[in-house]
Amino acid sequence: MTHESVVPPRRVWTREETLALFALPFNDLLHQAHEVHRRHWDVNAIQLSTLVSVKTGGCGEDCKYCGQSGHYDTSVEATRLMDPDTVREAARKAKAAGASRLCMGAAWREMRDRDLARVADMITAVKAEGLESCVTLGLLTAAQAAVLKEAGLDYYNHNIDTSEEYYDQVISTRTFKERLDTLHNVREAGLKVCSGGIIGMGEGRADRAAMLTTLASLQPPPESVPINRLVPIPGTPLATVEQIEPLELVRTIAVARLLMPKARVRLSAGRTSLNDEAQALCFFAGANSIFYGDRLLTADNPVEEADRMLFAKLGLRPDEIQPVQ
Ligand code: SAM
Ligand code: DTB
Ligand code: SF4
Repeated sequence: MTHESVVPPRRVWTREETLALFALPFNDLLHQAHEVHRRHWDVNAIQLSTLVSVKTGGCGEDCKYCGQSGHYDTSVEATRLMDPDTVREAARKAKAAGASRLCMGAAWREMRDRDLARVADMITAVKAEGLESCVTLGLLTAAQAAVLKEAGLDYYNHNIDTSEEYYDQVISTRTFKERLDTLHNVREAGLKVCSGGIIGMGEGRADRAAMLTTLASLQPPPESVPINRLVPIPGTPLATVEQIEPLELVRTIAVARLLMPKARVRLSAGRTSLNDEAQALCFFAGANSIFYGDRLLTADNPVEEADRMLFAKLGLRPDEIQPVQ
């Protein structure tokens, strides 16, 4: 006798369907996205992650958007890997300011085994301060993912950045496939996946649709989806690309919400050039997480006080730390 699965089949989106969502009249798209958002989430709660750059600059990769790449002449100064005590202090401050997660980023192509113990100590320090932990360290092997999980890591961030087709226009030193392999290793280790991308790099709407379709087709989809609006960094090849319209960012967030109803959708880099109204539309469309604190990795982010004022105007409140499962 065969047993029928009790798990309902997951909705699979094609690129064409995703593109059709992008093309909806704005009000129809926002209505649908907000309705899905409201069904799955408390729409007045927002998750706050604070970034710390634990190793800045001098990176061997050639990501055309990034001020930390050693290939371009930018004002970013390279640093050595941070001390776990300094990370702990940053975690304490972030928590006191209201963040629930510390996200540690390193300007590496890939994690090297010789740095694993130090990164594990950083994760332990963040957890000891009562915050969720996230790291973004480049490509990761299955064995390294297991070590980070053992250290208490909650999330691993690794973005696919753009569509598979547009990818080669942006990065030549590692492949789209290698990124998917890292996401697989992260998932297999039992870590939560944070993966999204950047819009406004000169890609088309079809690329944005393809990127979101790829993310939604991961099994299971990421728990966290950062949507970054390109921060133009002087000296990088993408510094002079025309900025994407805020309304197209709102659409991208709405489509992400429709494709991945249970994911945190993070309105990520690029908020300093958005006014309150544009950010409010992003939250209405389904964004329910932001980077909080006046610095991203190297670029500026709104100061905490500005965000607190925005939350007060919109009746938003920082979300609680999720209980450990
Ligand atoms: N080096 C690691 C890596 O690339 O996987 C981790 C850090 S890297 C800075 C993390 C992500 O930040 C990138 O994948 C990209 O999506 C985003 N990012 C970097 N520079 C950006 C910029 N100028 N504007 C928007 N997003 C950016
Ligand atoms: C993500 O998607 N965005 C963050 C985080 N993950 C690591 C990084 C944004 C970086 C913006 C440019 C900078 O600060 O250098
Ligand atoms: Fe290096 Fe990451 Fe920047 Fe690419 S995005 S240059 S891998 S720090």
